[in-house]
Amino acid sequence: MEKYNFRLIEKKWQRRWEETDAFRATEDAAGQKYYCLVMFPYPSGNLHMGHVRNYAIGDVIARFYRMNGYNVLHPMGWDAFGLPAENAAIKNRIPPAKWTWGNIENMRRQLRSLGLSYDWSREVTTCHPEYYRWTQWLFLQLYHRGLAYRKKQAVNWCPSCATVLANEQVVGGRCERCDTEVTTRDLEQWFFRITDYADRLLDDLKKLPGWPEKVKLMQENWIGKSHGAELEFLAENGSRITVFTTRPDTVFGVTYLVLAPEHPLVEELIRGKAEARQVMEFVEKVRKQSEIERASAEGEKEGVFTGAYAVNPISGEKVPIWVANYVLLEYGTGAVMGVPAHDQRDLEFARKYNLPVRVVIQPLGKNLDAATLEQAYDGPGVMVNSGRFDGLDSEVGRLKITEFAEEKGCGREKVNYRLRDWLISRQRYWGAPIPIIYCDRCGIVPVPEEDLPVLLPEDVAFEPTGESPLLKAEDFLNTTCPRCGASARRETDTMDTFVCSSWYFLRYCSPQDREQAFDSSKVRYWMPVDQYIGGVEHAILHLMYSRFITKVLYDQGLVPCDEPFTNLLTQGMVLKDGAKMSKSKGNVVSPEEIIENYGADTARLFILFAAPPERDLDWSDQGVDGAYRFINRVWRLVQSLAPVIRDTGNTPDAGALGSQERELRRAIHRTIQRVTEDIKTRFNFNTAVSAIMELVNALYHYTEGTAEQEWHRDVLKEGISVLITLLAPFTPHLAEELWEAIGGKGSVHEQKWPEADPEALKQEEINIAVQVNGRVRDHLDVPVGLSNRELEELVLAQPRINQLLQGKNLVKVVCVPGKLVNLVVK
Ligand code: ANZ
Ligand code: ZN
Repeated sequence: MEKYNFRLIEKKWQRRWEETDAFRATEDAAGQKYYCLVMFPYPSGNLHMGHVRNYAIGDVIARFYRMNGYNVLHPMGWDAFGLPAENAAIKNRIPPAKWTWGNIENMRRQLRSLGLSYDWSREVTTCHPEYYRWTQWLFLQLYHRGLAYRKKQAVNWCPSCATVLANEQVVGGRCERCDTEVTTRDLEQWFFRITDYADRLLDDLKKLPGWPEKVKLMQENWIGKSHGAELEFLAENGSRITVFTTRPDTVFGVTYLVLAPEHPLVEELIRGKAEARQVMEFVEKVRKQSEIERASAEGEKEGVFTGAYAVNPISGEKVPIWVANYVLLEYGTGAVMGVPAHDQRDLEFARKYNLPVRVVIQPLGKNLDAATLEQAYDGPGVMVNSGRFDGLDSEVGRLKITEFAEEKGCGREKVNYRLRDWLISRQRYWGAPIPIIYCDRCGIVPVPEEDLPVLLPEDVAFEPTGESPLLKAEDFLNTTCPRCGASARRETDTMDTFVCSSWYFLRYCSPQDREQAFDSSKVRYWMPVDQYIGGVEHAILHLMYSRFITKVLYDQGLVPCDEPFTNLLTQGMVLKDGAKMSKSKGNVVSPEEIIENYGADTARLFILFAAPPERDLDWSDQGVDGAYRFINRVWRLVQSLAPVIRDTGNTPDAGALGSQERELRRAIHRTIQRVTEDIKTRFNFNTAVSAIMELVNALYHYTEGTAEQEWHRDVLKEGISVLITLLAPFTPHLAEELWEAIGGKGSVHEQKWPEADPEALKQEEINIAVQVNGRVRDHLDVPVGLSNRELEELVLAQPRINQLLQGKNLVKVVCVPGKLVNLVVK
């Protein structure tokens, strides 16, 4: 028998699939479409095991649906813009384009070696001008709809490198490159108005029963809708300080106000005050803290008194105004009413700076004491110390106070979102240039669509400072105004790479279209994506942005659906010795090495078998060995039977079968049923693979327990054919090779997925006698093959038999399988 030579086999079939264009997808109105999408990779250089897992899962689903008669679109591409290419350019003096395209070349080869069933003719690469031209087009669509705008916003700034830093480049408040302390700088930047869609992004989560609950919850929290009120406090200098609160019912408990240090009113409030200097120093200090630090519950709460006071619009009380790090400018109004008794952060702050604490909500049956309060009470209760609102239930009180404020003209009901507009400007080179021109006469002028793409110049010099080379690329920078023809300047910011990936699934529908971003009729055919598979690290941003862009295009009538992804599967991580595989931990297993030593089919089988897709997977060398041994076991079984079954028919005549054969057929069809259900309803590939393993055992059991002359070839052929077709999505090369070996017609991936035959599934029954003390008292039909224990249980569960035993004492049960059960009683 030939040995299992995965190197030859895998190469052979990969070449064959390529030559026959085996996985090419075309729109076909007659076929039911199935769009199976995996998250496209960033071309970092090499595939890692996380990729392999993601793409193996996607490939099983694509192959399964194809064999089930669906017209499957399964594309692949590259999320190719981004910072690592620029860092490599600075470090190794390789142009980002060259670095990126080289990596793509390598990773495409690695993907091909995994035998993934992609339609490579649809490959997209976001850094290709024919792609980013349409990313720029997308920007213009948003611009023309008033959904792209410019606003000043602070960025991280390294004074020594004189450059903007991404958050990842700030390590412990210092520049990653030169270790200088990072400051912030206000720059005009571009934003997408995603907040206009906050409510729809939230409400439409209900339309997605096929998404994991935890992902929907993360999106919900990210949008962070809260109901409350805005209240206006009048400062002594006449400024109005508007606060946002979710608890207007606690307004009598306000003992101070807090502004974010960057709040525009701070300057006016401290003018001429003795505290001014101290406040300014504090503001400078806080500017250096990251937002995450400031917003965290555990973070140290710090602040200073401004010297100014404001009047509570509801109680008339005068309270001091502070600035503090825990109040963020970007949330709500950037100002907070401090209610220490009922808000934990306020309580910590008040205790630290000796500000008064006043209880205004008493929980039922309790009596909180402000002096000893250690934990703020943020639940509902009865209003106290609240003037004419005393005695009201706090839930009622919040409405009453809001109404009262509205009548007095010093407040209103307000819904607030945590979601902010999407900052898409990057002061970086390796991205899609924002298609905007600045003209002294005409102001901001969008590049006309017919002038796209705004090409990224490739012959640029990288300064070690990390400053974007676009700032010095004169040919790029200097242009003429499309409106008036005067000389003008180009925008030098490029787009966040999340913009590129927010629409790539649309481009796959017509990837070579040179006239438009996507062909609406093709998009109408393929969209929405039926199954999206990727890492949970994209649960918030990428998925939220893709949903947003889809809704914008839907509103324009360009796409047929307002949600892009019907079903979502988030696969778990690949761990080694319980820890995430990472270069820094030195525990990386390279896919290439595994493929080299065991073959792609073994790698795939191991990964799919080791854990259900959503769980983390522990890499194990023994597990890989086990998968390899199983494949060899299948190989030997099929190779040894191939000569026997090559020329036989395929559908056994059920009537003419002996009991061994009937048992084997039951195992075959039971496996079809289990594997189909496991894949279709739960994506439980691990249990599907175990079912296939059991079938292999049953086939060995049959051939080893029966003399060769007595083998029922039709049944064996059926069993082996089913085995190979069920394996096809998991180990596609092996399946093709074995399919060929048994004389199967065409390619195994073109076979129809087998269907379980209900007749074959029927458990055979046999009639047995039931005796009591040796006398036959009843007869019973029972399934064949029950163990004595199962038989005993079944018999004793019959009401008729129980009647016979009434008042008697059962001492012993004697089973003669297939014949009788004797109940010995006293
Ligand atoms: C007074 C109060 C009393 C509050 C009370 C809460 C409990 P969510 O639910 O997340 O929307 N807040 C408002 N703006 C803020 C900002 N820019 N930075 C930090 N905190 C801010 O939270 C809204 C609550 O967070 C608001 O309600 C405000 O504190 C605080 F018993 O006002 B509350
Ligand atoms: Zn002009």
